[in-house]
Amino acid sequence: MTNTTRLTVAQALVRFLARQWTERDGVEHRLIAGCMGIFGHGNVAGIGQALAEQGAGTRDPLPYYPARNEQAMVHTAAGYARQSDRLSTLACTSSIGPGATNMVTGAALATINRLPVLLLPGDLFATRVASPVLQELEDPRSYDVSVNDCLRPVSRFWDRVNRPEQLPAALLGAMRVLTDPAETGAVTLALPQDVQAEAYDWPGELFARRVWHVARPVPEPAALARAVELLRGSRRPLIVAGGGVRYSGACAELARFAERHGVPVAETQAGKGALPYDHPCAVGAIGHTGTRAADTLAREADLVVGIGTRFGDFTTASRTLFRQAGFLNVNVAAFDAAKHAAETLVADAREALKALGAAFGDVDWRADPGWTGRAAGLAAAWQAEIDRFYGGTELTQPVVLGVLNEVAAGGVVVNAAGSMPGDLHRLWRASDPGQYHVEYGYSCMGYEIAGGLGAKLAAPEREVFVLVGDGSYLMMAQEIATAVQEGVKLVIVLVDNHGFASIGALSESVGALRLGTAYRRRGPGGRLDGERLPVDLAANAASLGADVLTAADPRTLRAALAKAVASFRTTVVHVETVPGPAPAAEAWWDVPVAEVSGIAEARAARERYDEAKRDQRPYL
Ligand SMILES: Cc1ncc(C[n+]2csc(CCOP(=O)(O)OP(=O)(O)O)c2C)c(N)n1
Ligand SMILES: [Mg+2]
Repeated sequence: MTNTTRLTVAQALVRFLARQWTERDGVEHRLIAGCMGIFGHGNVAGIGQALAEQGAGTRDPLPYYPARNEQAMVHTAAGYARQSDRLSTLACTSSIGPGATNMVTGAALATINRLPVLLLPGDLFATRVASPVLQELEDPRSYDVSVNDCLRPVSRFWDRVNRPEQLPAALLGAMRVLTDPAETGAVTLALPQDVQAEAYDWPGELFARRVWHVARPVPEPAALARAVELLRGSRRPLIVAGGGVRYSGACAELARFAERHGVPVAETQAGKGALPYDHPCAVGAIGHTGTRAADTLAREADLVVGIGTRFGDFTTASRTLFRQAGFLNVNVAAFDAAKHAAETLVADAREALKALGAAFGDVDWRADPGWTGRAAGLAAAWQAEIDRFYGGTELTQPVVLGVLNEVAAGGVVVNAAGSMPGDLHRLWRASDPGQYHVEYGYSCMGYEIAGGLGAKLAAPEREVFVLVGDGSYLMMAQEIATAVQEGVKLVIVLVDNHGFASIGALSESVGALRLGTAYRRRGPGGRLDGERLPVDLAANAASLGADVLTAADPRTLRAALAKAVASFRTTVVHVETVPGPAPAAEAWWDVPVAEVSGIAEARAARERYDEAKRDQRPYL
């Protein structure tokens, strides 16, 4: 063979990854912009050596970012991918064993949110000569199983490179899935530690600059005709905009379609900001964490037009929200389009909206003017509600959000779990979807700081505000050290309410008596009702290298945030919130309640549950 280069598998992999690009609408991006990692014996001599051979700086072909926890580094990659509209992501290298299994949660998060991340766990020796190696599972039924098999169900592509010859096909398969808008998610290449270090003569073409064209599939003509028919028969249509609107860059096309046809637009968590909050067709958040405006319309709509949404149970209020509607689903993934026995347009969101516009031609179809007007009235009433919640004088959580929303204009808010996603979904005023980064596919405590780091690495020009509860902070705060290491500035608003406010409230509503949801010492009676835990999160944040400010009321919060914005350093603003008025759920969420119980509250909760469950529909 002519024109070959002798490199190890790991060196070839690193060289290949640095030469992959995506292209969409004529704009190119690095597909793999860098590599996060933590080294152990399963990757240090392979990928570690290959990364070191490049140099050691951020200008390396594949820059290396050491992280503190493997789960967190996958969150960082997912945050990066989301903020890059899925056109660019990071690779993650781990050792074998615990380093690899730590990535399982991050992988699930990426796959559920349809976000590309490339995982490179080390694996057992392909030769098995030294088995069992440190951290080997040893499955007595098969020597072919390793802990990396845990990554199979959470990956959209999974392969183990047992021989150098297998690498090129594995790489091409991995890149294809990462850049396919319908299939994307976590992609895993398990790399036996001996194979990583093995040399091979690679064909030169493997390292050619390669551009992956990110597809914008157009709808099938017959499906388009059926969609137009369905829309023309509708008097009370409602669009449900999901993350697909954002990833496809379909916001302007969506606004045009909604305006022309008088269709109200409601938003899922991933779709929030698809229309600016003050757009005449915007009716805000939908579902269990929805606004009165969107949820009222959802109950009355005769046609739901889902665009780029996976219809999670929060969106459908566990299939109780839509009562009179059929579904028309626009989605690049046939799997999501087909949900709820919908009429489907399997296509890119922007292309589908354009095609619908063209297919209507001169046909003047508009929603019932009464419907459009009612939607605008309900939306305006909700905006007044937001003003009311934002305007309090005490530091309740909605007031914190109000102050932050004012300061954060143009910046990005990052959040994932607790009581904040609901309040944010209902109250946050976003002008574009890039400003709203709430991971609510996996709602994973611990995503916030790590994911925010990814968002900031992807969009350094934007101020990134990480909103994190005390529970989530305690679960995964260590990536503050990574942000400090990289000189990447985050503004972290740490909302401290001394426990799990969200699960506390949920616990009470299902008759579980708030068990274990407040941070308290075990008391003399053996119960968790002792004094508050003496946990000092502000001191903890300072110990990781962040500047720390505290706020005690709306005025000092505003001042602290202004100071954090003006600073070049990662700053944690520690806020102790007080309980107070917060928007209530307008729609149900199915959390099953004990059918028999000695606790009176549980019995009462079960009665309410049985009552609510009657509204659940199969959507067939
Ligand atoms: C990794 C993980 N474990 C458990 C949960 C379930 N859960 C959802 S919210 C929550 C409590 C969050 O507490 P905190 O961050 O303080 O937010 P708060 O509810 O107080 O607003 C828990 C335990 C989760 N979402 N993610
Ligand atoms: Mg809390």
